Amino acid sequence: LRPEGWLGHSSGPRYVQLRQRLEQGIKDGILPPNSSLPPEREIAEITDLSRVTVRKAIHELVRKGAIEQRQGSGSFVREPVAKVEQSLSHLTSFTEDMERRGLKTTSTWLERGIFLPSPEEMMALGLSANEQVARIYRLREAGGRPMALEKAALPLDILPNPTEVTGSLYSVLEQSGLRPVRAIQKISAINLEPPEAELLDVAEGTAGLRIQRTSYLQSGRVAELTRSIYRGDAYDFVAELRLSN
Ligand code: 16G
Repeated sequence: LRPEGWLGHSSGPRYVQLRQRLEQGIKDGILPPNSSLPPEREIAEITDLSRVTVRKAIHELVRKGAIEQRQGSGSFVREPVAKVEQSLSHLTSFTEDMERRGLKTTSTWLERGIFLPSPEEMMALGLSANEQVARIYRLREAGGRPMALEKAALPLDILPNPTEVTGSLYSVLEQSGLRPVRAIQKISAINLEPPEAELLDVAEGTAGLRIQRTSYLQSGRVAELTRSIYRGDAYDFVAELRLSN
């Protein structure tokens, strides 16, 4: 942040230039994880920018998940999250994906039991209004970090005892010979708002991904409707594309 000539490396509004400069500092390790940023007033003095501009740059970094503001003690550089690449061409489970990367998974349960289906669940699973549904809703952590919120709904004959799921849902299904073999997945971009942002430990407004997976058994029957919210800074979804002929 040296005053002389710190601008001019990039173009665009001044708050964007300052943001990029701070991002570079984080990347280069000049601002290591958990280090504190100088107070806004000081940054404004050093850079000769207005406090409004400095605040805007910092706010952007908070939204991007690079910086965390702690009440009363200022702004700190966050530990970077190792991005996970998930293939879009293989039907894998969260536990398998994370284990392959050497990460241990845990769940914080938000809901797990037998319920009356929501209209969306009724439609997707082909249930009638008086048929019940097995629902499991949890915060999924890997390597001790929150990664995704997942709400899965399954017909009761596929998962008669939802409390049996303590770890991997797919391994429970596999044990009863009912592991899905095909799925349709829809991914959309969202801004995380409370309470999801809080549960995922990111600032309000941070980018996230909403993913809906409908999976099918060999017989063609729908086995699962799962609606997930993934942290945008933790995931890259990768698909292999081939020229169709
Ligand atoms: C993945 C699936 C989810 C499935 C879960 C099973 C996405 C977006 N979602 O998280 O639909 O229910 O895996 O994981 O990939 P588990 O066997 O570890 O419980």
